[in-house]
Amino acid sequence: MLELYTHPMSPCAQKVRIVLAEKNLEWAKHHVSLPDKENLSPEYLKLNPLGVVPTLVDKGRPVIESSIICEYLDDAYPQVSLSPEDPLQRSAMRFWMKHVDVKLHPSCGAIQWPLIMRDKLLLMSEEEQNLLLDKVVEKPRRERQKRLLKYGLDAPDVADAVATYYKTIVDMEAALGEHQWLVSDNFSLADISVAPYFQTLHQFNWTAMYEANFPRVLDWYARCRERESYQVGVLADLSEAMLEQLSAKGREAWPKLAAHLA
Ligand SMILES: N[C@@H](CCC(=O)N[C@@H](CS)C(=O)NCC(=O)O)C(=O)O
Repeated sequence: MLELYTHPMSPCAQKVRIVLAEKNLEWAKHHVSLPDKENLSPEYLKLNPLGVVPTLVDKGRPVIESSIICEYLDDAYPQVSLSPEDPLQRSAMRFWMKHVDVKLHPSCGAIQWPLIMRDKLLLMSEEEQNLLLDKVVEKPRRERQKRLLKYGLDAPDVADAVATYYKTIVDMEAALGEHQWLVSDNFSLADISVAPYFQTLHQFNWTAMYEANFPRVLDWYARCRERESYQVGVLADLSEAMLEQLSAKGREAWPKLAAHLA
């Protein structure tokens, strides 16, 4: 049985859950509470030394890093393939996946973290905050979280994050003018890798970033949401109450993000 260590709002974990659903694979869920930093517990670090979700366990062996997990599942369970056969299209797929890992994911963290993680840490003393954040394994992430804790959405990371989201949307609009999905007329790991980052925009009421001027992106995301894999892999894990809370927080925060779009 496949096992997944996951959190409902983690876009990286959402990617993997969409892949599992597209492939109709059964899996067992282990919830890792990110606000309680269970991801930094000694037991979890044994599975995933980077201290992040998701982690997949297959045949008793951990596989880490969401893009690697998605490609692993596509290799190990090829009955439903989510990668194009054409080598050039495969390279384009991997380029989107790399873009997500290197740029879009940290950008999403910069605009989402202050809204969902910061409040709990602000209740702690400075000593407790440092004790917790000093445990974050990767230095860029650790330093980003410290800046976001101190400055919230006024942190310098936020302007870069909005610019990265916007450039991604522009590039997607161009790609979707060439084919129905991001790299071809077939849904692939490229679409799966990007879609959860639009869940973030959707749930926080930040869709103005693309709604008016990017019709192909709007249509692409609507098609992603319609898929059963998105309903099962992403939406089923988010309660109405949670979504209402996120929507209200996002609405309040929007002017700070919109200021960087001007
Ligand atoms: N490169 C990793 C990034 C994973 C990641 O950043 N996970 C976030 C949730 S989306 C996390 O576990 N954050 C915990 C923390 O920052 O303390 C992957 O693709 O799996």
